[in-house]
Amino acid sequence: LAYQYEHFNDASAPLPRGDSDTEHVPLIQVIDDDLSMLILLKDALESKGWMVIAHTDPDKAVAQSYDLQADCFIVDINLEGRDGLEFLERMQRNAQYQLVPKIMISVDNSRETRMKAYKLGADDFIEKPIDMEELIVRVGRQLQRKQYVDNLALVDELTKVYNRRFLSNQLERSIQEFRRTRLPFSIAILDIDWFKKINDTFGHPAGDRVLVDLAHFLKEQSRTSDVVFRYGGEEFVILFPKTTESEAVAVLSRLLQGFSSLIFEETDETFSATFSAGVIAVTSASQESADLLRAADQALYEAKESGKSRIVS
Ligand code: GH3
Ligand code: MG
Ligand code: MG
Ligand code: MG
Repeated sequence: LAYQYEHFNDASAPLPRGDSDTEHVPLIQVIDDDLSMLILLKDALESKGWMVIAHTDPDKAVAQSYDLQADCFIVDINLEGRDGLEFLERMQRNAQYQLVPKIMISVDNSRETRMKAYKLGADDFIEKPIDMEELIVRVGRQLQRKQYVDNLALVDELTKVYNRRFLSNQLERSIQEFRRTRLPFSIAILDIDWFKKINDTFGHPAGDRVLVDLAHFLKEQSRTSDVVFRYGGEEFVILFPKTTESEAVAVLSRLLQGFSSLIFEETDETFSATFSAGVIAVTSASQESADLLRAADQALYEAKESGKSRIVS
């Protein structure tokens, strides 16, 4: 039965995780040698809408952890013939897992055991028999913390849109998805026109406000499925899932029109700003993310060369 249970949780099976990262479904790996406890925990956690992968074997849990990228571990300390603390120690040594919450559960609630667990990197310790309601609340708090930390690493501090690091991530995913489904997607690079002049005339803080306003404008006015990233100083990227090049051009033309009609006020002067953009749709499965970015950048260059404030595809 234990064997089947591990198998039922086969990590190679596709995971129904949220396909847009804005609605990421938390994933929890639970390790306990007691199968009935494992089932109890799985049911309770899944009832909260979280995904659970249950393991009786800590070695398998470690092996699968690289693919799963769980948001939380719940680990029994008293594993049959093994020590859950040893698992904890192993995970904690790996930098990749240091910010992933680890909750230890144990029948042995002695001070010594708790101290050992915390010193080895446990984030919480819950005594068996488990009060499921309390466990759910404590797990929920850990997941919130994890999501907050994850967001910090993916979001641009000034404009609050996604950063370049997350772009590489998402672009890679979009390419993989294209290779699987052949559904087209498009990518645009936007660059504010005469931005240096805005800084020089109205000051750096005014330039910052233009960046923040453009980022908000793009997020508000694009479709919810479109994802906005800050690519560099005054450059943004928009990823348009399931969108052809001409559809993306139409969206961008509307965005350019809207943005250029915004009026910025600095002390007693007003000004407006425009951007130029290059757009490219994925056309072949052999294209890599660097190819796509290069092509979009080339189109952007043409937009600048031919007079700015326009979209080139
Ligand atoms: P073009 O129309 O050809 O795009 O010219 P440009 O002046 O917009 O572009 P250029 O690349 O010459 O200058 C970009 C400027 O953006 C230079 C840099 O100081 C400024 N910049 C980069 N990051 C920031 C930022 O975070 N805040 C502000 N205020 N300015 C920034
Ligand atoms: Mg046990
Ligand atoms: Mg630039
Ligand atoms: Mg510029």
